[in-house]
Formats: sequence, structure tokens, C-alpha cells
Amino acid sequence: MRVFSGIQPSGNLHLGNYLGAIVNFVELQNKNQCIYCVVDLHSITVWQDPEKLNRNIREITAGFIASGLDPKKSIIFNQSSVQEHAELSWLLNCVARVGWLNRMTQFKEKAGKNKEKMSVGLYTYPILMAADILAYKATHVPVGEDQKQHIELSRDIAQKFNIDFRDRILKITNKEEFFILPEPQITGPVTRVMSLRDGKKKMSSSELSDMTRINLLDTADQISSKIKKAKTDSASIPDKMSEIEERYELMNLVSIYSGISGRSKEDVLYDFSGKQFTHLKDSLTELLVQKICPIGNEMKKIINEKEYIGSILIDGAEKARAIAQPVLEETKKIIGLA
Ligand code: AQP
Repeated sequence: MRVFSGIQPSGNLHLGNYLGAIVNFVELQNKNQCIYCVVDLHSITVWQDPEKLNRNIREITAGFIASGLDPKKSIIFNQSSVQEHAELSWLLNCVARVGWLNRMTQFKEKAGKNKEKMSVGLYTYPILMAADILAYKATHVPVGEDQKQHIELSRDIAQKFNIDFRDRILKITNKEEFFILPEPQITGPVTRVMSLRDGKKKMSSSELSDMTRINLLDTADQISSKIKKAKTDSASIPDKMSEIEERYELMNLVSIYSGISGRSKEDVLYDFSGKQFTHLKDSLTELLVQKICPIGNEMKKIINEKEYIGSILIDGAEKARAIAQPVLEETKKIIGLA
């Protein structure tokens, strides 16, 4: 298995990133070759304050390390320092079809009625993501559920390339196929953490209100206040999961509790059934403070160690380029460019 995944440095590394992706990243690094990228080129598809972007890149890197990623085991780097991503992305732009991009729900959700005013980069973002993955011939991509459609697109692009250039691939590589079709690994403790203020919307770093999410850098007081104010309904807490399927906010709190504690959602719900919401919220706050605050404190320490973070990213970029460059060169040869 070769694992690739990334997180955008758009500020506010949050509980969704942690439970949906990072926990899995850490687990996978022990048995596989893992490549984890701070996808800075993705983040600029929406406006990023240039004065803050560099710190945000350090924040994600520090978050990786504080959560348990080991730069000796995993390759950690930022996307813009390995130019192969951008170059392969252009080549794949010429393979992907407009109709495929038009089906991407994330663009529709993000753009809403303002489609015409969005950056072209936001529209073509999934092709850059395909390049990120295919440049390493990654076999597995650990992500949250929201990224499933983008991984499927990466597979479609890989497959079309393999078909369009079948004869050239055989001639140049002596193999039937060039790109590997990557598998999504949507197996984090919670694959879709929802907003604390709206159980139908995913927790997101770009949501304007900070009350919608728990950031890994939040203090114990901030966590406590956000969970206290988290939206709930007025009905009592039942003891069966089937009864909370449409009570989205309660389902979210139970899922987060389960993801952090490692206990099943059924057991968690059973423990709090018939009790007041404050019991669930107080207990969840305690768990989150125990789990998240040490990570946040470690991040705060590492973020300012600019040289340390710089050396991890430079070393990671070198290792990443050593894999991606030959793949790009071969891709160009297959296409007839080199
Ligand atoms: N709410 C979530 N629940 C579970 N997994 C999530 N991920 C993100 N949000 C959740 C997973 O985290 C990885 C990095 O995601 P990202 O950098 O694309 O997302 P973000 O930080 O949450 O940023 P935005 O502002 O919300 O951007 P979009 O809308 O582009 O995702 C991915 O594996 C993702 O699945």
C-alpha cells in the first residue's frame, strides 16, 4: 500500500479533520509508505490572506506532528514546493471531461448561486487533487466522506488515461496500465463530523462562525462554551440509534463522543438515554478537553519552531519529488511530450 492524503492550510484545523482524516493518517504510517501533504495550492482556490498563509502551513504541519505523525516514518511536505503536482495537473486537465467536473457536488455547494464569481481553480480543484494522488501512484487515500466523489473522479481520470494511451503505455513501460486506480479509505472514527450549529452541514474550516467547530487549537474554555451552546432539540434522549437517525444534532454529538472515546455509538447513546442533554454535553466536554487540548498545546509549541518545521517540509519535499518526478517524466513521454 502507498498512502497519500492532504489537508488544506485554510486556518482552523478542526475536529472533522482530526476524526475524519488525521487519526487514520497516524494509524496507517506504521505499516505503509505514507505521504501526507499540506495542500497549499488547494487552499488558494478561495482567498487566503498572504500574511497568514505561511503560518497556516505551519499550523497544519504542527497539527500533523502533534497528532502523532512521525516525519521519520511519513513523508510530510507542502504541495507548492513540489512542482510536479501543478504540471501533472495540467496534463490531467486535458484528460478529464467538463461533464465530469460539472457533477462535483462540493463545487456546487461552495459556489451556490455565485458560480460565475468563483475562481476557475475552485472548479478544477478535483483535477489537481487527482494529480496529487496519481503523481505518487498512491493505492489508498484516507479521507473524510466529503472527499469520496473527488477520489472517484481521480479513478476516472486514471482509467481514461490508461485507455487513451494504452498502446504508448505498453510500448514505453511494457505494462498494460500506467496509473493505479486509488482506493478511498473512508474509515476514520467519524467519517463526517457535522457543524455544532447545524447537524445537516459538515464541520468546516471555512464556515464563518467559529462556534460551528472545535479547533485543535481551542482552549478548554472555548471547547466548553462551544459544546454548551451546541444546537440540540427539546425531545428526551432515547436508547436506540434508530430513534435518532433524523435528530441530526444529537446524532452528531453521539458520533463525536463515540469517535473520541472509542466506544460504539449504541453504548454511548444507551449511557445517556433518559438523561438531560447537559449530562451528555458535560461528559463530552471533559473527553474533548482531555484529548484535544494536549494536541493543541503541543501544536502551539511547535508552530513557532520555524526552523524545525522548515526542515521537516524541505526533507519531505525532497523525498516526495524523488517519487513524483519520474512519474511525471514518464507521463510526458507517454503523451509524446518528451
Ligand atoms: N467535517 C468533516 N468530517 C470528517 N472529515 C472531514 N474532513 C474535512 N472536514 C471533515 C476531512 O479532512 C481532510 C482535509 O479536508 P479539507 O482540508 O479539504 O477540509 P476543511 O479543512 O474542512 O476545509 P473546508 O473549508 O471545509 O473546505 P472543503 O469544503 O473544500 O472541504 C479531508 O480528508 C476531509 O475529508
